[in-house]
Amino acid sequence: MAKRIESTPKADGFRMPGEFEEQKQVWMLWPERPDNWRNGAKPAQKAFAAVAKAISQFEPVTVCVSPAQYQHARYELPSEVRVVEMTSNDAWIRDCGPTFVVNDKGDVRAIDWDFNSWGGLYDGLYFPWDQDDLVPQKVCEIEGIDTYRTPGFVLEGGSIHVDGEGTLLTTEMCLLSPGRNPDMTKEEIEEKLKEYLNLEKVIWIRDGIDPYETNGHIDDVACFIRPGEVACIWTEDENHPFYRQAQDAYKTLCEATDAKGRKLKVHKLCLSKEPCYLKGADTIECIEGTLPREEGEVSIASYMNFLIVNGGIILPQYGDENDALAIEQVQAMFPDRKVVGVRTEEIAYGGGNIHCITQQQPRG
Ligand code: KQY
Repeated sequence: MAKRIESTPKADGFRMPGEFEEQKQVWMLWPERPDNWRNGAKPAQKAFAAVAKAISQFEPVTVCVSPAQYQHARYELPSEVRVVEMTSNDAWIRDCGPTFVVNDKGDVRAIDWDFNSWGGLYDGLYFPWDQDDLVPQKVCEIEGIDTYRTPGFVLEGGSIHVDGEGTLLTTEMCLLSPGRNPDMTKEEIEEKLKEYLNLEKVIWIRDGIDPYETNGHIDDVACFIRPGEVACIWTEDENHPFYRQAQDAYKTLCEATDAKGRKLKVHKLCLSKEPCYLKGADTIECIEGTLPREEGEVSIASYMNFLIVNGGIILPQYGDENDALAIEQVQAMFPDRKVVGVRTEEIAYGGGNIHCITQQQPRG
């Protein structure tokens, strides 16, 4: 049985590894809620299946599915993908799932943060979120992994990126948002992150690009590609909706040093030429408690929301003029990994992308 541990990862010599470190498998949840996904989630399910298939070329994938969708998901997913029954409120395991930590002996543990649907009753995206909040416990029971809890401290995995060597990237827009930990100061939040993820330095970028959904998760803006090197969204088109945020993040990263005192090497990653506009909003059910969606609203379509896997990169593609450029730029950042593009507009319409719907478990 997976145990609850009362100390902290730092006290026990555990740290969060970089995503580029060796992984055991990737976890996903299966989308189905008709008030978030258009057309009863059927197109999104095809996109999730394509993402799972792409990852499974490189390493094992487990997809967690509600009892109602179990047989359908089993049919849609390739046989090499493991399908297990699990209830959740939606399909964003990056955010509601466990954050894994490792020690030098190769042991793996997990942090089970409080999850409140990106802002709780202040500006959260749906209610309730109780089943999402149980996902880390269920994943860790399946894997026999002991967990740390952070009662009263809210965090989503998409709001952080680490280099595995003591540095974390995040945004003020998200971590200081009133719906997360309103009674904590920026310094107290930093201390909590340092204690649980075993860090010495937090690099704060001011804004993310989706103030109304995740309150600006870092995983649409920047990430570590290896220690000392980051990728950052970039556009020179002043009319692009994310121009200011991209310029601002790039400048912050160029001026930053990491926990080891290194000046960061910053790689530019293009944005899509055309914003991705939501189509078919009339097929998304409106219900009280869920943020309503409007036809033509800008969906957050960032190439940055890729997933690093063993030997590969799974990169969003939108049918945009810049798709090929994004593949080229990411391939140049990761010469030893194969970049696989997957069309993911359907995931963007739901509010996220490949990184948001996956959670890597380190090999340890
Ligand atoms: O990490 C994410 N991008 C999750 C967004 C949730 C959107 C729900 N509509």
